[in-house]
Amino acid sequence: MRATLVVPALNEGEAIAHVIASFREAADKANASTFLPEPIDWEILVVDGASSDGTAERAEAAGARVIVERRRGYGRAYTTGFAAATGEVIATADGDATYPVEEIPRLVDRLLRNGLDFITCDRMASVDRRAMTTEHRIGNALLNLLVQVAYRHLLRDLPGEGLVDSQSGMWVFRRRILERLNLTQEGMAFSEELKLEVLLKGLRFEEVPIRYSERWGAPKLSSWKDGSRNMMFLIRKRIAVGRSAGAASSHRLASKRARTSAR
Ligand SMILES: Nc1nc2c(ncn2[C@@H]2O[C@H](COP(=O)(O)OP(=O)(O)O)[C@@H](O)[C@H]2O)c(=O)[nH]1
Ligand SMILES: [Mg+2]
Repeated sequence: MRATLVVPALNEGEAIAHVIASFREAADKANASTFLPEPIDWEILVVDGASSDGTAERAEAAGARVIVERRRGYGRAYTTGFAAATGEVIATADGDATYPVEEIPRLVDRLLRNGLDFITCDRMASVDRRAMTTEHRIGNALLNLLVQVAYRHLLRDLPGEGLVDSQSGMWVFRRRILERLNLTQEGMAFSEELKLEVLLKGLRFEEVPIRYSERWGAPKLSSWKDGSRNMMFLIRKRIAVGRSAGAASSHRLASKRARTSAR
């Protein structure tokens, strides 16, 4: 089987080679054990935002395929990366060494064994104290609370704790589900949009706890600006979801009436 690790990277020259090497080592180990006799053929795809610090060159030297996406945005980078990925399974992580990429083979095994469509990782159970600023922590807590309240109808029947970490950026999923998802967000709201779309489409979803470490290099996220945009997106999407549910039920009602009057 072929799989692709997609890593968006904007000036992550400090960490990118480390991320690729850590992943490669774990993937090779799993291929010699867990995945025998059918090792996974991994493609490592870095979506570089035209970085000025040598990110692309370092990623290539570490063995990744690099594509350059000059248009700004975390969601934009992922949309371009997903379209270019050749794997049946796609995994993701930041290029800043925060996510434990060495866990990805285990997550792929879990996806395949349990017949899941989508796994997302929960950072909240095990966050390094230095990994999130106070603003970042408050922002995450507020966004997660809003998701819990506004989307509880989607979360009710999920296994385990449901969706604890709406903002996490490490996912493992089957590429074919992308055709069914309506993904519109070019910025940081892409992360929450992706998870909500998976739930709205009724796909087989699981959230798995992971460690989350302090980032290498400078953050690209602005806690207040991105946080408030993400919050507005959650509200706008909730209104749209309510409207389309309303439209679907009035359509059902209208066709039922038409059938009854035709009798
Ligand atoms: N290609 C590309 N990557 C980006 C862009 N913005 C952020 N990233 C990358 O997306 C990942 C997430 O950004 P980060 O600053 O770590 O956000 P946080 O993890 O939410 O704090 C990192 O690997 C960034 O380098 C962008 O405009 N283009
Ligand atoms: Mg990050």
